[in-house]
Amino acid sequence: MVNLIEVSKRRNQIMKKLGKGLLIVSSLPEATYSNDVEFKFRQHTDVLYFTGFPEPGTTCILEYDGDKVIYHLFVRKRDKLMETWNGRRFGTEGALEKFKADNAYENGELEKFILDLFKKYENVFYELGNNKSTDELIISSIQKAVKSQDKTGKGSTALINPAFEIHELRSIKSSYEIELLRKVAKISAEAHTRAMAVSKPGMFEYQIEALIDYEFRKNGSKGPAYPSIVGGGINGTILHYIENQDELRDNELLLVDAGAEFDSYAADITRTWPINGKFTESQKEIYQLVLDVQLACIAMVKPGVKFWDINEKSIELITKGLINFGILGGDYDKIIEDKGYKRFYPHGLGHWLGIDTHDTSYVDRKIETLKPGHYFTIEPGIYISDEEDIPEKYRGIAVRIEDDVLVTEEGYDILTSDVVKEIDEVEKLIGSQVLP
Ligand SMILES: [Mn+2]
Repeated sequence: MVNLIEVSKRRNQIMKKLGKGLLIVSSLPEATYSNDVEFKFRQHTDVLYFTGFPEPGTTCILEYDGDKVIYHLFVRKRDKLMETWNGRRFGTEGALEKFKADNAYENGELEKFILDLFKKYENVFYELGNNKSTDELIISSIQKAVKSQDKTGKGSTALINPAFEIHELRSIKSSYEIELLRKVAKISAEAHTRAMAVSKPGMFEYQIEALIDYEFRKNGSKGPAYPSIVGGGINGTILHYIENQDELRDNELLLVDAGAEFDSYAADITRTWPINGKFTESQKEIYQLVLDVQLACIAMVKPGVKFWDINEKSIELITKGLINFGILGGDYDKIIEDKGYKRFYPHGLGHWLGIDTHDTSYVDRKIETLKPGHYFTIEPGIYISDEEDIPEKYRGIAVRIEDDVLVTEEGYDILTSDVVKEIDEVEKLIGSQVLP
């Protein structure tokens, strides 16, 4: 259930940042899975963040006159027939009572109210591109407000994208959020531990995926925060491999990237392990390199450091390691300049994490300096294709190790540290349990 104090605090914080005007956030449209069946609905992150209201067809308008924030919520109409088929609706009554909106309306009334509100404020803060019908309504309402300005002398004249300010606010996690993030990190770590423990050659990728789903949901999670990546052998080199159909073969590595969603918050963990419980020598070399890079990068995390400097460090260490193994040839400076490492390390070191798995993307990782409450993944990886010019013993090896790291006043806290990653611990765990 929604934390009313928390969401109310956020509404005040965002309007203080944006200044006088109207902030509008809307649900995304529902999406069809097949014929008349829809995907499970998931509320737009900004609507969740400011209201906690879970239903489709929702628009939240925050009105701020420089003094007080008024919270208007537009929701679906109650409908006995629709509710019998598709589930309960809170309606305007629930929006007022359970979500403590100052004013609640049926969403069919949005057009009329928007025009009235637009006559009162110069600035409308709204991010275009999420919901086409809301986009059209807002643009046409601003046009109307601009035209009526001759007569009234006031009204909305500016449409301003609030995404940066919203993301900046969302990027610093409150103590309430940190507790939820700890919980979802723990659930996710347990699922990885369980998957590692039952692994053996001859299983299929989808069986590991199913076990992880079960472990997530067993502990109260809604399920995965994103489609789980379960890639054996060369499948691990495909960054977003989600087919998860192949058999797990002896002497191959298994790369699992999976995180649960709990109370709207996500975790994002990757572990890579030998399916038979024993790394080969060349697998061990690559794995230890990735692990050393990850540990070195995590150790750099503290307030005042630039995320991108840590990213640069990961590039430096991976490039040196790959030259050392004879996988990358030539001059170090030249490889850095030409980004030759990208063939084996094509992605960045990590991303912000929160309600979205790839959270707050307006906060630029290249320039942002870390502050307490920032939360992100650290996930170096090396992906080696099976092409001719690669030393044979390294072909087809893919390793990524990913943890979720919180910036604290003193340094950092790894919220996903319950799942092992040192070579001896990993080898010991694999095969130590059997599936019932
Ligand atoms: Mn990730």
